[in-house]
Amino acid sequence: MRARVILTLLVSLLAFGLGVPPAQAQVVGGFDFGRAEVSVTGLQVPWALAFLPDGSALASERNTGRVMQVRPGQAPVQVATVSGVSASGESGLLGLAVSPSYAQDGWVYAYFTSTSGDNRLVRFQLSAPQTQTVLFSGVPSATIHDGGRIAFGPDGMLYVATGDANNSANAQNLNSPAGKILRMTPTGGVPSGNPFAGSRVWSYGHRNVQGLAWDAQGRMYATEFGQNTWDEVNQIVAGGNYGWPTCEGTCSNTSFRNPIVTWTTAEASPSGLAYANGTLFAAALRGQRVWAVPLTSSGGAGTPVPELQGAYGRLRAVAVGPDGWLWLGTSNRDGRGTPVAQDDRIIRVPPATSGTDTAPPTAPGLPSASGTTTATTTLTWAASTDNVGVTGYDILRAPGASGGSFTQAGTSATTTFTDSGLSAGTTYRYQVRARDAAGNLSPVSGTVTVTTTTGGTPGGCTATATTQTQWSTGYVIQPVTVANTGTSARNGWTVTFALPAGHAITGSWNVVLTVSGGTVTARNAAHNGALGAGQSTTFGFQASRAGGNTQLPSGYDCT
Ligand SMILES: [Ca+2]
Ligand SMILES: [Ca+2]
Repeated sequence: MRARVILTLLVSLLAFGLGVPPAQAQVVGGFDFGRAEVSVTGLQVPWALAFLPDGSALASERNTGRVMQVRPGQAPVQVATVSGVSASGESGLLGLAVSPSYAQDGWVYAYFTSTSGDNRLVRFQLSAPQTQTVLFSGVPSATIHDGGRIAFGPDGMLYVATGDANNSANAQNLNSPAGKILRMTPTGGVPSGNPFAGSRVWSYGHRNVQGLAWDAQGRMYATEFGQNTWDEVNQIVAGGNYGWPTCEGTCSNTSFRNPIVTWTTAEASPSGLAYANGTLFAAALRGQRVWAVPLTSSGGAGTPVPELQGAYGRLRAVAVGPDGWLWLGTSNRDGRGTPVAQDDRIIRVPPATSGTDTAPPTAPGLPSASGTTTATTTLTWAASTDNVGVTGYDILRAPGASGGSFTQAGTSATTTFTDSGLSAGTTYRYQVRARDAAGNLSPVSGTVTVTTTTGGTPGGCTATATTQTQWSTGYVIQPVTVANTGTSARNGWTVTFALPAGHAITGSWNVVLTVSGGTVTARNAAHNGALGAGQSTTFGFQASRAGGNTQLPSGYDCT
């Protein structure tokens, strides 16, 4: 009996992974955390990772000021020492970025706490690292809250995350570069398009930002350390005030933008941030894990998932490599960790492969618009197909008949969507794409152009169809209500709609129908063409279809 108890206990301990890191061993955000590898060892507090065109990475070492070139499976190679670095507490050599046009210009960008007492941004070339060009200086520094992440945005501008330098009043002071996210040109100048004239400030009210990332749609996100209570992930918008020091975490003050995620400082203390596969990855120092944060189509956050919890200690840097792997840097030698002999390490997590659905749905059919009024239109499209299953559609809208970019107008779980809040007498373009459960996106559909009716013009009319009854081989559409939404009488109307393939009209009343291909043109009968302003009339029809076919006509449009 006792032997059985001991055996059971032993099996339980083995099942809980006694003595091995409690990796969650699962695929999250397109990466297989169960197959994480230690790729580089022997670094000292690597703060940032930036990739060169040859696939290697540069790692900044906070306390030594060294720039190390790292490759998986190889010893780090020192390629530069940034001169003038003063490291104490959280300060030192921090952010690192490689020029987007590195192959042509060779620029490496670094952000560090200097022996002059400020935080500053410089650039240099690895062929002559001692020759620094100072691009921006005078950012207040302290032994804590130095921010330090730098990154090129999708707009080619250089973004710099700063901390409040242990003076919380800096965060709300638009004349101080501390407690901000700054946006500048690659030479440190003030670019056009910044929210405050003549200023590099892009957003403010920050306590200590050490992570920057952009999603596939170009939306910007940042991690931020809370004081005692709430760490944050914020979606960053130009001119946004993120609340510090009045507000930490989520507040009801409408002057401040709330985070999309909050964590306790114990479970996070998030530094680096990366994006891939619809997911943000935040490297947590005190939390000793990487948080995977799925993004919703509107740029909000789903439920964060912790990975590698406790497996490698404190995590600082995170980046998606050109090899498609997720790279992470430990920070166990920063004075707050418990280093092992190999520390600090670069961990790499491979992209998920087998068993993961990577096949996107097919493109939806060309949408058709119906029931367009001064403010709304209803889109209907043919369904996408997918190897696993379509979970929904994104409706994308662009202003005007041409030009302008598509942004998401909404989502739909079905093959129809009504867009409202439109402007009268205005042209819009729409496209639709499908999603599956793995987050794969289909190609977009063709573009349909819709012009809303002008309030007060004579011509508007709408057609609204009701299915009276249907059975496996046919249906009755009754009534189709034709309404004169204009301001003057009309003497006739024409309704067009799409008849699914294989369907045949078998009867109609109060209307004259002609069928051409898949398009039915319904014109008023002799007795119901005249409609005064605001009046309506009805017609109906019956059709057959193949047994088991559940489709119905769609896209009713009245002219
Ligand atoms: Ca905040
Ligand atoms: Ca799929």
